[in-house]
Amino acid sequence: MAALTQNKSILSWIDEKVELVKPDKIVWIDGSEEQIEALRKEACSTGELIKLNEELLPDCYYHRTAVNDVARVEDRTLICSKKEEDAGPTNHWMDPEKAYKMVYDIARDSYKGRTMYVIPYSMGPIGSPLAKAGIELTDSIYVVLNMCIMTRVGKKVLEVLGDSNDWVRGLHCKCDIDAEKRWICQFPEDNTIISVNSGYGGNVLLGKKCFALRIASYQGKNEGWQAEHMLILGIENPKGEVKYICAAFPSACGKTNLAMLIPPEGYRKKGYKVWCVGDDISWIRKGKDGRLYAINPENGFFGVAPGTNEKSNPNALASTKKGTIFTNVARNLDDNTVWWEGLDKNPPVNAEEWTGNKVNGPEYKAEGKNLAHPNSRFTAPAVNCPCISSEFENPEGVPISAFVFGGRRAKLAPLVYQSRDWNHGVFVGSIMASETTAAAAGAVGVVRRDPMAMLPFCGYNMGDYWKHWIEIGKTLDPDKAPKIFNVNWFRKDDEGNFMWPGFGDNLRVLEWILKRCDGEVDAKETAIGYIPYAKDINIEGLEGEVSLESLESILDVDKSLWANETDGIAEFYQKFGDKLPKELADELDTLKANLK
Ligand code: OXD
Ligand code: MN
Repeated sequence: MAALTQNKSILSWIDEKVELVKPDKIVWIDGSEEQIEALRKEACSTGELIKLNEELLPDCYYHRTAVNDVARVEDRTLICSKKEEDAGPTNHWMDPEKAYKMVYDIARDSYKGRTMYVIPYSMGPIGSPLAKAGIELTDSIYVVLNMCIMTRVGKKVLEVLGDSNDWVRGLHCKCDIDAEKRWICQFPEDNTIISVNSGYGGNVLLGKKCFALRIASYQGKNEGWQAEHMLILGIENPKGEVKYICAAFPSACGKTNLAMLIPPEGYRKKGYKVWCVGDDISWIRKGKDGRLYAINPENGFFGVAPGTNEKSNPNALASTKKGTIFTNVARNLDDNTVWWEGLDKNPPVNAEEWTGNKVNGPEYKAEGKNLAHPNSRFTAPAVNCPCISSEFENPEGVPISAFVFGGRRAKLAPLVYQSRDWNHGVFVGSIMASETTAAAAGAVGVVRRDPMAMLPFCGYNMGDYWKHWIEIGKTLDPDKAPKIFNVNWFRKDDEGNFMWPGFGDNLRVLEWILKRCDGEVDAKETAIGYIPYAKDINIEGLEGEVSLESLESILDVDKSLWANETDGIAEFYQKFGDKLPKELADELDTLKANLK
């Protein structure tokens, strides 16, 4: 098949990779519906995909990965910079020469008997000044079809790119899905990603975590912008004004739910609306007016299915009703639809669990087993989302009023607090941490530090990344810089009950945040930052759930717990040696002094 571009840097790179992996055939993905439809049919004919009920789930498909290949593999995800210290203490590092040799040896001849699909894609609206192009080579139709949902794919990307060499190289080889030879290598200095022996989304949809976070964070450092693991949402007030917030949370903190939040009834009646610009990643750059603007580089949602339901996230559920690929959920064999834990209380009787065994759903559940894999996913087009923002395609992005960091802390962090200034805000992001839940393997309640929710996604030394945040702050007029906050939806009382209802009611906290951004409300200065006066958080409609008194206790700052926390922070910071920005060491000293 003829190449879709004359770009020499692309053609010579593809020639090299063809020589390495030896495909039988090369197919360029032009992004046309006819081509995509032909690929779906082909994948169905081989069993790679199963077509779901056309009436109930139009244009939806089902896919199962290998049972040993169901999640990202952090210990096999490498940052291959020339110098080890450029990857830093929180990444797994390998010398690039050694890494290339290792993955090339694994990839060699691995496309024999297979087709090489060449996917030209754009992260961000095609032609946006904030967007960037990539080429992914893959031997998986599943990857092609997912990329066609998650990114903008096709000829247009190549037209806009022209002869430029500014594009990210991505080679994905399924090989034998051998977990012992699975590697996800990022070469930030070469704009290159190589992924071998996996077919799971996070490891193989190279535009997402590998490019839009790991490679892009490094590009952002060099080019003066930021790639962050942040959702973007717009809050429209009854006057029709929309303000935007970017928020970062570690996994299992309800990020997708917050991105698609439904306002509480009282707010809806008054005319409040929430618009989703993105649920996972933000690319952020200073605009002409001196404010920071963010785009969502993605074009779809790769969401965790279990727990998604009419109540927790009706917008996400609605997004999956057409044009969606489901991976590792359970199937209802009676009506050829899908099911997962937490969808409803009626597991299908005639079910196929995620590895493909036919089971009786209720009986299987009674044995304490899951029908869907806990990390089963939907890949849904963003346009399906009922609350997708009208600015989703805006090439300039949306202006950001606030950055919000968060984590799951049963006792420590108050419901919300505001940093004193930008550098203190960077400190607040750098000390982000979450307590592990029963959903993940390992001990429950252990604190995992996850600065800016970027722990597995920062493509360079985290100390340099913090420095970059501080440098960005220096370029911003303090009046125009987003204000920085921390939230904790997960405070528990002494009986272990959650003290805040969460979900849509989180809008009450976001409302306070926006009021602070507009200077409309006072706050109490404490050792850790500004805390709301309880009266300033609207709890109308929460009678019986949250009283002024309980609100006060969710807002309190326990100095002795925080003093313990500073020990944990100091220990964590120590890993970074002289890469720790002085500004952050100073902030830690200030916090310690404030707690005395
Ligand atoms: C994701 C993640 O899948 O952060 O988005 O792990
Ligand atoms: Mn994520």
